[in-house]
Amino acid sequence: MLSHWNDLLLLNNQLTEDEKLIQQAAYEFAQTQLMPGILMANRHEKFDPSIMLKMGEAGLLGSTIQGYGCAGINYVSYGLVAREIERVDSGYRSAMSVQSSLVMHPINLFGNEQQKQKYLPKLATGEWIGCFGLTEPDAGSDPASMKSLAKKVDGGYLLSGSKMWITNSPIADVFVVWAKKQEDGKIYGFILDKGMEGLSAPKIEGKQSLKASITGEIVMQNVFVTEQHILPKVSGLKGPFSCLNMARYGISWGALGAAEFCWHAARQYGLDRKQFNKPLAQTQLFQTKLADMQTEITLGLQASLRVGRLIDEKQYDPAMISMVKRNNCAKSLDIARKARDMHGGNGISDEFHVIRHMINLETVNTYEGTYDIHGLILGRAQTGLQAFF
Ligand code: TGC
Ligand code: FAD
Repeated sequence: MLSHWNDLLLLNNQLTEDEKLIQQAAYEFAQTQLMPGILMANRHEKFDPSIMLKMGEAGLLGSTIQGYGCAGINYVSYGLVAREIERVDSGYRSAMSVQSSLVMHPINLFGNEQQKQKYLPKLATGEWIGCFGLTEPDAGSDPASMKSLAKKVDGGYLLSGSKMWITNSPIADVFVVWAKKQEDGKIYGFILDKGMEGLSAPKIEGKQSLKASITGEIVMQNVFVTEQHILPKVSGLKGPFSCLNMARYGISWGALGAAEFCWHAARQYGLDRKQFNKPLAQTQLFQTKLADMQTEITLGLQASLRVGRLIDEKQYDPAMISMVKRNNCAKSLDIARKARDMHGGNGISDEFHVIRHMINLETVNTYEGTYDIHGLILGRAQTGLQAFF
């Protein structure tokens, strides 16, 4: 048996010593702090907020930011961390990516110094939990059609509207919400604090995917905010999309972490289980399925590594990120479905974990831009023709 069957193109050799150490630390964190509790958390739909404190202590929140108590690692390392966290559960990677890429990143990039000093250190430790409100009940793939509105009043703005499918909103202390100013019709980012009058965040019940993550709405009924709650350095959709670039990039690694778990589990299951007097792994059908998994994961990781290097070199384009988000999520979902099948009846039980990954990846393939939306982004990038509407 080849000793590096699980890293055929020697990705590990393409990492710096620092990147290897960060990945190893994230692996150990995920396996010791997250893996032991995931089965029950998922079964009973529980997200324990102390997980954010643990992630903060491990330096995993806002990790690419320099200063404000953040680790200041590069984007390749951020991707490697996402892969290790999602090897356990997509919901935990979600919690980390929302806090890091969708809450801390916009505050760092578009906020003033006072906002950065106020929010970033407590978000970095996990003492405060953040959420990101872009999607609305009638505006998902098309956020430009959002209805959330900021009306100018004496001393500030009154925010009204509702956001849907918001990771962490029911337990959030800090809400980065995108709304249109009535004055100019442009989209701005607003930072809201838990407890503001007129602000609520009811939990969405009945979710059958990403059950170890908490998801809710954000309801704003004339929430009063001052100028100090507006992100001053951006207007228009490029504000939220700049955050999505980073989160989508992390997802491209994370989804493959979940897929790797499923691949390794299917391989081990096939080696251990005998039918017709031989291991399942000794059948041709089993082996070609494992080969397909190995191929897609290995190629996908190389692609994400390349995009990570380009981000670190400040040479990236959003289309690259659409390509790896779209392809790696779809391939990971397919791998998880195959792994579920290869586990037979046991694949139906949550104790073998593959069905949980499979169902989670349905969400991962949908949020942050669906498979088809990223296809249209790539189509537009190569034809110059938009086919959204
Ligand atoms: P479009 O005309 O394409 O662009 C409007 C303005 O935005 C700029 N822009 C970008 N800037 C930076 N990065 C990008 N990726 C950008 N894409 C566009 C663009 O240059 C333009 O700027 P300006 O200055 O000219 O105004 O806008 P459109 O309305 O035609 O957009 C179409 C489309 C489909 C690409 C876009 O709306 C889209 O990506 N839709 C998908 C929506 C989405 O991804 N939602 C995610 C919600 S958040 C979430 O899911 C979190 S899950 C968290 C978790 O738990 O992990
Ligand atoms: P729709 O936009 O209604 O799409 C439905 C279907 O139509 C999809 O298959 C789509 O690909 C297709 N479609 C849409 N437009 C076109 C077109 N022009 N051409 C062809 N096909 C098209 N959002 C946030 O803002 N913050 C969060 O933290 C967040 N967390 C989430 C957590 C979970 C668990 C889930 C499920 C979602 C979350 N989302 C979040 C929302 C997510 O980003 C949206 O669900 C996603 O962008 C799709 O929007 P939609 O659900 O409105 O689907």
